[in-house]
Amino acid sequence: MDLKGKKSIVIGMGKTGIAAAAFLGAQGASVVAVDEKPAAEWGETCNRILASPWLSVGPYDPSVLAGADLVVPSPGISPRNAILVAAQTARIPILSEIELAYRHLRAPLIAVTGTNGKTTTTTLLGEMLSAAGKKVFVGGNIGNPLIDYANTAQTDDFVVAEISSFQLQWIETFRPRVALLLNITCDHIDYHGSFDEYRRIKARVFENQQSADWAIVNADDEAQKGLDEALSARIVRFSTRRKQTEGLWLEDDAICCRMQNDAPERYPLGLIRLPGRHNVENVMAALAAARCCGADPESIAKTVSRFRGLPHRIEFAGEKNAVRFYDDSKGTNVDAVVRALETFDRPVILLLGGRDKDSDFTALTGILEKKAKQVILFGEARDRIEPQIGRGVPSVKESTLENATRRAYRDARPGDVVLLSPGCASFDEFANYKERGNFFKDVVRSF
Ligand code: UMA
Repeated sequence: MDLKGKKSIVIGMGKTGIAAAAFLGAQGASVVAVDEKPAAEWGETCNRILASPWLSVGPYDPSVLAGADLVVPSPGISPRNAILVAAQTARIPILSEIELAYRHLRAPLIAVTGTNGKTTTTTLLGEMLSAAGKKVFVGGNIGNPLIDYANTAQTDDFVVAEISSFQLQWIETFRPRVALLLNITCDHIDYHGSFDEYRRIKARVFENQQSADWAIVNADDEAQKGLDEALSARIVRFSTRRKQTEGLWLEDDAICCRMQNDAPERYPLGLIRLPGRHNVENVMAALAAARCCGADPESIAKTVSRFRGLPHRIEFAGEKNAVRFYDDSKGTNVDAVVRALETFDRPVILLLGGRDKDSDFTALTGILEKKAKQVILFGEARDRIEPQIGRGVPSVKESTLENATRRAYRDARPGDVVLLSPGCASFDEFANYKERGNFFKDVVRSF
């Protein structure tokens, strides 16, 4: 894509906007950067591009579109943003940063999407491919914008990208050689408007694939039913519930993997160090993708047995007076809370709350009755969640995460688990889920 001389509007000067602007500038485009915050607050990482001759700061309203050839919105910009709506009306092309990156990427792209498990699966897959001797770049929603690899990754390398629904919103030709859709459950309704729209956008990861590509889908996921009829790629299904003739399934305490007409391979479940059935699914999906990319079974098995998981995902955060604390700050939607609760066989005091995303917390009532002895609601969403979780389990409200954590420790008895799995975004109190998880661990350490 020739960007020379193109007037490009970049919306949002966070990680994505800065990387996209730098790329566009390097390609000879003129960039107008806009953000709801004034430029003085864009932060230090912005300074290196703010002084560039090809960059100017524009107004945060549709007038910025005068003469524009292209708009690149950051993932966090809502589709209802006034500049984006005006750009659509004026038929100015809108490309997400991953679309821009794809158009300039030389290396084959492996895209991992789904509501939950993306970061774990992306990281594990990257490690499997590295162990098999391949040069791998891991990026995307995981934290490093894909566009940064557009000029570095070579044709023999692999780019493994965690992809969010926000990033898929504005793709056109984005075509992963291997696309993984782990699961689709309710999330980001405030952004997409409805579950159907969220599901439609998630499925776009397969939209441009062709017969030589691979689509890895979850055969157990109700929300993916019927989706594979529309796919052009070769399909690999994984299931923890039903035997498959091809693909991946569980048998005799092992993951069986059969790709097309090959003999089945067995990977003992005992290799997996991560808790819960959801992590078996993540391992299956990563394993399938690694095999599609030519990684050998020995390297894959070795990687699985070494992989200890990531911070803030049901991470053990300490023990005090026989009360065990777990940080699942990355559990930012209802399904993630269910998955976290399912992994415990001790009474759980659940810390739930933060900034709401219009989620449906009524889905928690059954699992709370089975697993929780108390729920402590905190943050902005506490009053909205309270009536939704019913009265099957006692609940109390605290204003902040700190108060909620201290209350949990006071109320806990030896043998209990205190689980932070908030089911909400962190932005009412923290910059992101990592800051929230680290804060929780600091409070636990202070006991
Ligand atoms: N901004 C506006 N107008 C708005 C909203 C934001 O101008 O309406 C500005 C903010 O003032 C800020 C900038 O936009 O300066 C932030 O942009 P952004 O929210 O898109 O964040 P980035 O820093 O670019 O980070 C994004 C992803 N963030 C989101 O999707 C919200 C990061 O995923 C990702 O790691 C990064 O790109 C690199 O690819 C985070 C995330 O929460 C981890 N993702 C969601 C999730 O995992 O559930 C999808």
